[in-house]
Amino acid sequence: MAESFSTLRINPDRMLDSFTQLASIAATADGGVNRPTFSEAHLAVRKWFREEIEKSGLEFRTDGAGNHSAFLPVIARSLKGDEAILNSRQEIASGQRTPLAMTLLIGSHLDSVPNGGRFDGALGVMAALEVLKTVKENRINLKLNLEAIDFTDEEGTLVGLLGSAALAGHLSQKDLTSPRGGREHLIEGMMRAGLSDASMLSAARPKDSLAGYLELHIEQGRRLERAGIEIGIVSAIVGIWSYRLSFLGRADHAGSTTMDDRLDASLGASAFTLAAREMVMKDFPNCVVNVGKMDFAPGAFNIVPARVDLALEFRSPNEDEFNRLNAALLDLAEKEAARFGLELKVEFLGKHSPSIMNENVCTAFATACDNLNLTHVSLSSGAGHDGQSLSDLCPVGMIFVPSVDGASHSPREFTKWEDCVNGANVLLQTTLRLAAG
Ligand code: HGY
Ligand code: MN
Ligand code: MN
Repeated sequence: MAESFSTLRINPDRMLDSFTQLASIAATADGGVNRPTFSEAHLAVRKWFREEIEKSGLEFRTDGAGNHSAFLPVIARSLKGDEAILNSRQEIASGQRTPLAMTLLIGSHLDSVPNGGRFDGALGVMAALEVLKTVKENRINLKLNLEAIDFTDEEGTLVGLLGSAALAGHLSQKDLTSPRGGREHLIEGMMRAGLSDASMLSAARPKDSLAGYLELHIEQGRRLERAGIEIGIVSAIVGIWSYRLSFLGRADHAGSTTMDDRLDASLGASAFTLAAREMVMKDFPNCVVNVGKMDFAPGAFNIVPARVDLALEFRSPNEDEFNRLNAALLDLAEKEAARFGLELKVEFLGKHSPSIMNENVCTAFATACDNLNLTHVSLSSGAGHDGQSLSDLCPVGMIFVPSVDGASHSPREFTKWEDCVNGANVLLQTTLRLAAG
């Protein structure tokens, strides 16, 4: 079946039109986007996405986690015997008379980091939607339902991989009680989106309803560009652990307190940040550590800082290494706090395990690249992605397209449109290969 469609391609102008409209929603002056989860801008882009889905004659679906999808049911025909595999409950509950089939998820995320780039996540969702439009207009009869999905809060401005974790049934109340973006922000955001803890926890799909998950994403690094290679086939995705560290000193007058009489919280926070970078570069060469935010309190020119809250995140491709890195970083924080006479408060804010991509899906991607005469290479992902929430549930695979100058999580983020189209065609051809059975 897939052979007969090997010449099929997406409609690049139609995808460019959707991508451009999407990028214009909450665009920033310097060419980026600002759409943190459940912000007014993010809700606006989801409203646009739903209209786009319904305009194209695809079925719109959403769930208790706010995931938004375009759904293309397998064309009704009798499936007999063991071919028929139970659909997800909501398909049966909604009276779907679609024959019993599993669903191949294709997608990414429409939320962005604050002042991020217009390709991160957005390209994957637009390409997924374009794949469904292309399959639908060519009336291709597949063995699987297709679903183009925009996962809630991939970026973690609230929780991180929230929608995919909920869909996979991995989300717990604990994840919602002390999320890295703060409980208050999460509650406010869910209220704006008409969601709740209970609805989030209700979003789990039946384990046997998903046939697989495919994602196209920008590389967000320089390897493909430097090597002059068109497609990256992702072998594994890093794990990510998050903490809030609070260095606690004493507020004092910044003028009349002698330097040796201060309990200055900023000294512990700064010394830790520098020392953590040194230690990871020396002792954990395939890991990274990041302090993305420091909040000073009371926060005035003329007060010695009493408290500094520090947003700490570290990543490793290797589960065992995390425990060593975790212990080393927390010991270091204790040491630097003690050095300046400070107290240290440690709040664990969640973790995502590293995950290996499915071999069969990687092979299907490589075959599609070869048929499209596109060069490809296997590489690991230093960025987290929704696929790591799903990899224990169903076969997961990802492809990357080159990022110009490796820029991402910044308005400088850019990928050439030709590379975007290449990625979308690999996604289409791989979808056909896997869904045609
Ligand atoms: O942070 C990440 O790795 C991803 O962009 N959410
Ligand atoms: Mn992303
Ligand atoms: Mn990102």
